[in-house]
Amino acid sequence: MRIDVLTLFPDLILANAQAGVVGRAQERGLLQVAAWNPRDHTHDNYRRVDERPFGGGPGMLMLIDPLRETLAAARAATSDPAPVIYLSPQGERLTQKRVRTLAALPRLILICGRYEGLDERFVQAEVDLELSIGDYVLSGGELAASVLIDAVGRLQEGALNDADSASQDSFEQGLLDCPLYTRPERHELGEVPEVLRSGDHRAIARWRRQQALGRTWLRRPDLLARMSLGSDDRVLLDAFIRRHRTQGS
Ligand code: 9WO
Repeated sequence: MRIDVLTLFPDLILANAQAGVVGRAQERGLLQVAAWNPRDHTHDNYRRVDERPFGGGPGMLMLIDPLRETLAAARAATSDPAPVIYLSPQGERLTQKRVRTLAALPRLILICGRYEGLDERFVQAEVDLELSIGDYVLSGGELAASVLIDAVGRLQEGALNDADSASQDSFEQGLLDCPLYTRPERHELGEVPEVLRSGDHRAIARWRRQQALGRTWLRRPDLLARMSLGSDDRVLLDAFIRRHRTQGS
Protein backbone atom coordinates (compact mmCIF):
# COMPACT_ATOMS: atom_id res chain seq x y z
CA MET A 1 0.00 0.00 0.00
CA ARG A 2 1.07 3.54 -0.73
CA ILE A 3 0.11 6.51 1.49
CA ASP A 4 0.64 10.09 0.30
CA VAL A 5 0.33 12.80 2.93
CA LEU A 6 -0.21 16.52 2.30
CA THR A 7 1.37 18.37 5.20
CA LEU A 8 3.24 21.54 6.16
CA PHE A 9 5.34 19.30 8.48
CA PRO A 10 6.61 16.36 6.37
CA ASP A 11 9.24 15.46 8.99
CA LEU A 12 6.56 14.72 11.59
CA ILE A 13 4.83 12.21 9.32
CA LEU A 14 8.02 10.57 8.03
CA ALA A 15 9.58 10.23 11.50
CA ASN A 16 6.51 8.49 12.93
CA ALA A 17 6.30 6.14 9.94
CA GLN A 18 9.92 5.02 10.39
CA ALA A 19 9.54 3.57 13.89
CA GLY A 20 8.63 0.06 14.98
CA VAL A 21 6.29 -2.27 13.10
CA VAL A 22 5.32 0.38 10.53
CA GLY A 23 8.96 1.29 9.85
CA ARG A 24 9.66 -2.40 9.31
CA ALA A 25 6.69 -2.63 6.92
CA GLN A 26 8.31 0.14 4.87
CA GLU A 27 11.69 -1.63 4.92
CA ARG A 28 9.97 -4.82 3.76
CA GLY A 29 8.39 -2.95 0.85
CA LEU A 30 4.84 -3.55 2.14
CA LEU A 31 4.15 0.14 2.69
CA GLN A 32 5.37 3.38 1.10
CA VAL A 33 4.73 6.67 2.90
CA ALA A 34 5.44 9.89 1.02
CA ALA A 35 4.94 13.47 2.21
CA TRP A 36 4.05 16.49 0.06
CA ASN A 37 4.39 20.05 1.30
CA PRO A 38 1.92 22.68 0.02
CA ARG A 39 4.60 25.31 0.62
CA ASP A 40 6.50 23.75 -2.31
CA HIS A 41 3.46 24.46 -4.50
CA THR A 42 3.18 28.21 -3.99
CA HIS A 43 4.16 30.81 -6.58
CA ASP A 44 4.55 34.02 -4.54
CA ASN A 45 7.73 35.33 -2.91
CA TYR A 46 6.35 34.66 0.58
CA ARG A 47 5.38 31.04 -0.22
CA ARG A 48 2.08 31.81 1.41
CA VAL A 49 -0.20 28.88 2.39
CA ASP A 50 -2.64 30.62 4.78
CA GLU A 51 -5.07 33.53 4.73
CA ARG A 52 -7.60 35.19 7.07
CA PRO A 53 -11.16 33.82 7.14
CA PHE A 54 -14.03 35.72 5.54
CA GLY A 55 -16.42 36.89 8.24
CA GLY A 56 -13.58 37.64 10.63
CA GLY A 57 -12.61 35.84 13.81
CA PRO A 58 -9.37 34.42 15.13
CA GLY A 59 -7.05 32.10 13.25
CA MET A 60 -6.12 31.53 9.64
CA LEU A 61 -7.25 29.09 6.94
CA MET A 62 -5.24 27.11 4.43
CA LEU A 63 -5.44 28.54 0.91
CA ILE A 64 -7.18 26.45 -1.76
CA ASP A 65 -4.64 26.67 -4.58
CA PRO A 66 -1.45 25.40 -2.91
CA LEU A 67 -3.47 22.44 -1.59
CA ARG A 68 -4.98 21.70 -5.01
CA GLU A 69 -1.64 21.80 -6.76
CA THR A 70 -0.05 19.61 -4.09
CA LEU A 71 -2.91 17.13 -4.39
CA ALA A 72 -2.54 17.04 -8.18
CA ALA A 73 1.22 16.37 -7.83
CA ALA A 74 0.64 13.62 -5.25
CA ARG A 75 -2.11 12.01 -7.35
CA ALA A 76 0.15 11.95 -10.40
CA ALA A 77 2.85 9.96 -8.56
CA THR A 78 1.09 6.69 -9.45
CA SER A 79 -1.96 5.65 -11.45
CA ASP A 80 -3.63 3.82 -8.52
CA PRO A 81 -6.92 5.42 -7.49
CA ALA A 82 -7.01 6.71 -3.91
CA PRO A 83 -9.64 8.17 -1.61
CA VAL A 84 -8.70 11.60 -0.27
CA ILE A 85 -9.06 11.63 3.52
CA TYR A 86 -9.09 14.79 5.65
CA LEU A 87 -8.28 14.32 9.34
CA SER A 88 -10.42 16.69 11.39
CA PRO A 89 -12.50 16.82 14.57
CA GLN A 90 -15.60 17.18 12.31
CA GLY A 91 -14.98 13.76 10.74
CA GLU A 92 -16.61 10.41 11.29
CA ARG A 93 -14.97 8.50 14.15
CA LEU A 94 -12.14 6.15 13.14
CA THR A 95 -12.74 2.54 14.25
CA GLN A 96 -10.81 -0.70 13.82
CA LYS A 97 -13.48 -1.77 11.31
CA ARG A 98 -12.76 1.30 9.18
CA VAL A 99 -9.02 0.71 9.61
CA ARG A 100 -9.44 -2.81 8.16
CA THR A 101 -11.37 -1.45 5.17
CA LEU A 102 -8.77 1.25 4.45
CA ALA A 103 -5.86 -1.17 4.96
CA ALA A 104 -7.15 -3.29 2.05
CA LEU A 105 -6.90 -0.41 -0.46
CA PRO A 106 -3.85 0.01 -2.73
CA ARG A 107 -3.45 3.65 -1.88
CA LEU A 108 -4.62 6.49 0.41
CA ILE A 109 -4.13 10.25 0.23
CA LEU A 110 -4.24 12.03 3.60
CA ILE A 111 -4.64 15.76 4.13
CA CYS A 112 -3.34 17.38 7.30
CA GLY A 113 -4.79 20.75 8.15
CA ARG A 114 -3.06 23.43 10.21
CA TYR A 115 -4.31 26.72 11.63
CA GLU A 116 -8.11 26.82 11.82
CA GLY A 117 -8.54 24.37 8.94
CA LEU A 118 -9.30 24.24 5.21
CA ASP A 119 -11.50 26.37 2.98
CA GLU A 120 -14.80 24.48 2.80
CA ARG A 121 -14.85 24.66 -1.01
CA PHE A 122 -11.69 22.55 -1.14
CA VAL A 123 -13.24 20.03 1.27
CA GLN A 124 -16.42 19.83 -0.84
CA ALA A 125 -14.60 19.44 -4.13
CA GLU A 126 -11.66 17.19 -3.23
CA VAL A 127 -12.25 15.30 0.02
CA ASP A 128 -13.91 11.87 -0.13
CA LEU A 129 -13.87 11.08 3.58
CA GLU A 130 -13.42 13.16 6.74
CA LEU A 131 -12.15 11.16 9.73
CA SER A 132 -11.67 11.98 13.41
CA ILE A 133 -9.53 9.92 15.80
CA GLY A 134 -11.39 11.24 18.86
CA ASP A 135 -13.23 14.15 20.43
CA TYR A 136 -10.38 16.53 21.14
CA VAL A 137 -8.62 19.29 19.22
CA LEU A 138 -4.98 19.07 18.14
CA SER A 139 -2.85 21.82 16.65
CA GLY A 140 -2.89 20.07 13.27
CA GLY A 141 -3.86 16.88 11.49
CA GLU A 142 -0.36 15.30 11.48
CA LEU A 143 -0.67 13.31 14.68
CA ALA A 144 -4.09 12.02 13.58
CA ALA A 145 -2.66 11.06 10.18
CA SER A 146 0.22 9.27 11.93
CA VAL A 147 -2.30 7.35 14.01
CA LEU A 148 -4.13 6.26 10.85
CA ILE A 149 -0.86 5.33 9.09
CA ASP A 150 0.19 3.25 12.09
CA ALA A 151 -3.15 1.44 12.41
CA VAL A 152 -3.35 0.71 8.67
CA GLY A 153 0.38 0.01 8.19
CA ARG A 154 0.60 -2.72 10.81
CA LEU A 155 -2.24 -4.59 9.07
CA GLN A 156 -0.33 -4.91 5.79
CA GLU A 157 0.21 -8.59 5.00
CA GLY A 158 3.60 -9.57 6.42
CA ALA A 159 4.07 -6.49 8.64
CA LEU A 160 3.42 -8.33 11.90
CA ASN A 161 5.50 -11.27 13.01
CA ASP A 162 3.68 -14.34 14.39
CA ALA A 163 4.42 -13.03 17.87
CA ASP A 164 2.23 -9.98 17.38
CA SER A 165 -0.42 -11.43 15.06
CA ALA A 166 -3.31 -9.05 14.53
CA SER A 167 -6.06 -11.63 15.16
CA GLN A 168 -5.21 -11.37 18.89
CA ASP A 169 -5.57 -7.58 19.03
CA SER A 170 -8.21 -6.00 21.16
CA PHE A 171 -11.10 -4.87 18.92
CA GLU A 172 -10.38 -7.57 16.32
CA GLN A 173 -12.68 -9.63 18.56
CA GLY A 174 -14.79 -6.59 19.51
CA LEU A 175 -13.48 -6.78 23.10
CA LEU A 176 -10.79 -5.13 25.20
CA ASP A 177 -7.61 -7.09 25.90
CA CYS A 178 -7.31 -9.31 28.99
CA PRO A 179 -4.74 -8.46 31.69
CA LEU A 180 -1.17 -9.56 30.88
CA TYR A 181 1.67 -10.75 33.11
CA THR A 182 5.37 -11.54 32.70
CA ARG A 183 8.24 -12.52 35.01
CA PRO A 184 8.67 -12.62 37.92
CA GLU A 185 5.86 -14.88 39.21
CA ARG A 186 6.09 -13.33 42.66
CA HIS A 187 6.71 -9.63 43.03
CA GLU A 188 6.31 -7.06 45.74
CA LEU A 189 3.38 -5.73 43.64
CA GLY A 190 1.60 -9.08 43.57
CA GLU A 191 1.45 -12.58 42.13
CA VAL A 192 0.67 -13.81 38.64
CA PRO A 193 -2.81 -15.44 38.61
CA GLU A 194 -2.52 -19.19 39.30
CA VAL A 195 -4.36 -20.25 36.13
CA LEU A 196 -1.72 -18.65 33.87
CA ARG A 197 0.96 -20.84 35.48
CA SER A 198 -1.17 -24.01 35.39
CA GLY A 199 -0.20 -25.15 31.89
CA ASP A 200 -3.91 -25.95 31.30
CA HIS A 201 -4.35 -24.25 27.93
CA ARG A 202 -8.13 -24.60 27.83
CA ALA A 203 -8.47 -23.11 31.31
CA ILE A 204 -6.10 -20.29 30.32
CA ALA A 205 -8.09 -19.52 27.15
CA ARG A 206 -11.33 -19.53 29.17
CA TRP A 207 -9.86 -17.21 31.85
CA ARG A 208 -8.55 -14.79 29.22
CA ARG A 209 -11.88 -14.72 27.41
CA GLN A 210 -13.70 -14.12 30.70
CA GLN A 211 -11.33 -11.28 31.65
CA ALA A 212 -11.74 -9.70 28.21
CA LEU A 213 -15.53 -9.92 28.52
CA GLY A 214 -15.49 -8.65 32.12
CA ARG A 215 -13.23 -5.72 31.41
CA THR A 216 -15.29 -4.72 28.41
CA TRP A 217 -18.42 -4.91 30.57
CA LEU A 218 -16.79 -2.73 33.25
CA ARG A 219 -15.01 -0.19 31.06
CA ARG A 220 -16.74 -0.16 27.69
CA PRO A 221 -20.35 -1.28 28.05
CA ASP A 222 -21.01 0.51 24.73
CA LEU A 223 -18.85 -2.08 22.92
CA LEU A 224 -20.59 -4.99 24.61
CA ALA A 225 -24.04 -3.61 23.84
CA ARG A 226 -23.29 -3.84 20.10
CA MET A 227 -22.20 -7.51 20.31
CA SER A 228 -24.40 -10.57 20.54
CA LEU A 229 -22.74 -12.98 22.95
CA GLY A 230 -22.78 -16.72 22.41
CA SER A 231 -23.96 -18.96 25.25
CA ASP A 232 -20.38 -19.79 26.39
CA ASP A 233 -19.52 -16.07 26.56
CA ARG A 234 -22.78 -15.34 28.39
CA VAL A 235 -21.93 -17.93 31.06
CA LEU A 236 -18.37 -16.57 31.46
CA LEU A 237 -19.56 -12.97 31.72
CA ASP A 238 -22.39 -13.81 34.16
CA ALA A 239 -19.87 -15.53 36.44
CA PHE A 240 -17.57 -12.49 36.21
CA ILE A 241 -20.45 -10.13 37.05
CA ARG A 242 -21.59 -12.25 40.01
CA ARG A 243 -18.04 -12.35 41.41
CA HIS A 244 -17.68 -8.60 40.82
CA ARG A 245 -20.93 -7.92 42.73
CA THR A 246 -20.10 -10.17 45.68
CA GLN A 247 -16.42 -9.36 46.19
CA GLY A 248 -16.03 -6.18 44.19
CA SER A 249 -12.95 -7.31 42.25
C1 9WO B 1 -7.89 26.19 15.23
C2 9WO B 1 -8.40 27.39 15.68
C3 9WO B 1 -7.79 28.64 15.91
C4 9WO B 1 -8.58 29.69 16.35
C5 9WO B 1 -9.93 29.51 16.55
C6 9WO B 1 -10.53 28.27 16.32
C7 9WO B 1 -9.73 27.23 15.88
N1 9WO B 1 -10.06 25.96 15.57
C8 9WO B 1 -8.96 25.34 15.16
C9 9WO B 1 -8.94 23.98 14.72
O1 9WO B 1 -9.84 23.21 15.02
N2 9WO B 1 -7.92 23.64 13.89
C10 9WO B 1 -7.82 22.32 13.33
C11 9WO B 1 -6.43 21.81 13.57
C12 9WO B 1 -8.09 22.38 11.84
C13 9WO B 1 -7.92 21.01 11.20
C14 9WO B 1 -6.56 20.41 11.54
N3 9WO B 1 -6.38 20.50 12.97
C15 9WO B 1 -6.78 19.46 13.74
C16 9WO B 1 -7.12 18.17 13.35
N4 9WO B 1 -6.94 19.53 15.06
N5 9WO B 1 -7.40 18.37 15.52
C17 9WO B 1 -7.51 17.52 14.50
C18 9WO B 1 -8.01 16.19 14.65
C19 9WO B 1 -8.02 15.33 13.57
C20 9WO B 1 -8.54 14.07 13.75
N6 9WO B 1 -9.03 13.67 14.92
C21 9WO B 1 -9.03 14.48 15.97
C22 9WO B 1 -8.52 15.77 15.87
